[in-house]
Amino acid sequence: MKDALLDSRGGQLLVGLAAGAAGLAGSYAATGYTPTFVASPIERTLARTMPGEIVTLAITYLGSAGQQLNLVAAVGLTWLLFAAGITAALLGSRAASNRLLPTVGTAVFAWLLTAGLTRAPLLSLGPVLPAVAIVAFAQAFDAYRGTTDPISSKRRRALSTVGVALGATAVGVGVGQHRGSMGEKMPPLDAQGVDNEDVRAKLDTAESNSFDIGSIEPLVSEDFYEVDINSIDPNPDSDGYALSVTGAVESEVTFSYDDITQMAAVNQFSTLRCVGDSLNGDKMDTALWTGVPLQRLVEQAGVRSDCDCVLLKSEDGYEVEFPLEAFNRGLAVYGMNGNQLPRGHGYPVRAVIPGHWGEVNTKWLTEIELLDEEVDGYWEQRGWQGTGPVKPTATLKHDTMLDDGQRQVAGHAYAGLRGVSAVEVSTDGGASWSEATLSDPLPAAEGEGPADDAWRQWRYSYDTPGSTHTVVVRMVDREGNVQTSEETDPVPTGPSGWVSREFRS
Ligand SMILES: Nc1nc2c(c(=O)[nH]1)N[C@H]1C(S)=C(S)[C@@H](COP(=O)(O)O)O[C@H]1N2
Ligand SMILES: [Mo]
Repeated sequence: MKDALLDSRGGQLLVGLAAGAAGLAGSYAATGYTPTFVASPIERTLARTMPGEIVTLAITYLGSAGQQLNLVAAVGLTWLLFAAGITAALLGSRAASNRLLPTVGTAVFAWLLTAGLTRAPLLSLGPVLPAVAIVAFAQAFDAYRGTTDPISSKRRRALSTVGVALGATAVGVGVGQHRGSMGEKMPPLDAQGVDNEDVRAKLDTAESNSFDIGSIEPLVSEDFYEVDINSIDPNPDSDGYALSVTGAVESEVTFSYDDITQMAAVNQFSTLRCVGDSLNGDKMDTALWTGVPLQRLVEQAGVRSDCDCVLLKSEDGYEVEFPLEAFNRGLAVYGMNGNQLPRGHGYPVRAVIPGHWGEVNTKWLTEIELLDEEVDGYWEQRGWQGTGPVKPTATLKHDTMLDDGQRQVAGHAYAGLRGVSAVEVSTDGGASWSEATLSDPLPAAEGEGPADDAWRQWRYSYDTPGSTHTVVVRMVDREGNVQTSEETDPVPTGPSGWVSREFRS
């Protein structure tokens, strides 16, 4: 049989690449966007070993697209691994004149590679069938050409093989996305015996206290930002969930999901803001969190830490170390806005630590280790200093011309536990200042009064001068301190400075 696709090196490589793509798609179809997807372990290794400077550059200039780059690289690498193994099977079969080697070799290799990487033997069958199908298809096509089809060219066979592989890939991606949990609606918490009335009342207050301004987030964010060190989130199950308290304690204790959800719950508004946010950025949001005080969990173990510091660890390998004083104000959270905590925000259980930068709010929390000596967490090893209290900020997110001819500007203000007592607006580049209207505060977790650690909305209307002018915004905390005007980069301690915007008229 002359002119067979699988006789040439190029043809073998092409079929290897096509079958590799089908294998990747098959894995995705079986697992969706979870850690058992074959590219996930490689993506994690990349996230862990990537030099800090590159991670920081990617976050600063690409935002969350930086994380996606890791995934693209990991998928590319996995594809090449699949293709290399399958091509080797094709080469070997020619050398040994063995007609079974390509399909059997592909099956064994695809399974070994996937199971070796993901340690999920059953789900690793996902890539086997699609990859083998492509190889068998190429073989069958060669055989067909050898007997009956004098016109079919090698190029046409190559194109068909690639076409079938693309089809298989599309089907795999479609099925995988269908199975994925992104955008999933979470079940409400009442099933777990949480006081739904308190949750409902607090969410109602949040709604009625929010300004009716379309283009800024209400007091409870509709679209909560996400920052993850990996692009594929862990997918732990609440049934097997265990949270252990270890290290400098009298005796280690472990809590199951039920242990935690059966304790008396606290419903608390807290704002989270990433230390890598920009000035007037979008990595700041607020939710009503349901959970139990972390202090109650560690009490049962008996704390005796020399440094009064604690290390939180999680399912995705993330770690962060910070003072016990902050930890003791925090919650082990399993509910968000009256529903089960979504996977992307740390299901089954995450930490929410009032007043500190977002990074201490460890998701997929698995271990609380009391320490005797301070250590560096994931971000600190990469040059950030994001475990401390947040810096005050006032954003400017909205401007519109009102019916009466005035311009309305609006945004949010947040200063962690320092609280927001006023937002001041200048319409002449900072020469003179007026006070903005603040939204009524969100309610405290217990009793009367405002929430300790939640943002407020502000709005301000003014007669425009009709010529170019600059609007500047700044906030004042509960002790009367005016937010600093000094502008700093997010790296390493978070952004500071006044937000301003120029208007032409
Ligand atoms: N396990 C784990 N926890 C984590 C992270 C992470 O990557 N893994 N990211 C941290 C960072 S940097 C921030 S800003 C917040 C963001 O929380 P969110 O994604 O729920 O908004 O989670 C923190 N907790
Ligand atoms: Mo963050």
